[in-house]
Amino acid sequence: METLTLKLQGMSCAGCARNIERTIGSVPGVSDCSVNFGIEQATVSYNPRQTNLKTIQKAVTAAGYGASLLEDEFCLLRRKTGLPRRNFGNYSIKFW
Ligand SMILES: [Cu+2]
Repeated sequence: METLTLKLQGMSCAGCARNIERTIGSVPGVSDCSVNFGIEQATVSYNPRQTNLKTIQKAVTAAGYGASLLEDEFCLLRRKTGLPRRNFGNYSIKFW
């Protein structure tokens, strides 16, 4: 079982969060999903032999929202600011 954290886009209320939670939760191979509306993140536990990030992202997109791997945003921001990774440890929660 693997866990990934997604940064979500397009949520406007707590109902959206529940919607995404249900959407991701219904993807075959996903065993658990919890969406945090406040920080716009989804934590997904899944079986990598049954599904993958692309499939999960597609499901979110089909539901009318956006999802990107949080790790990607870290890399992007790091490239933009040139800061080494360790300096981001405490920022992540405030930014996202
Ligand atoms: Cu909503």
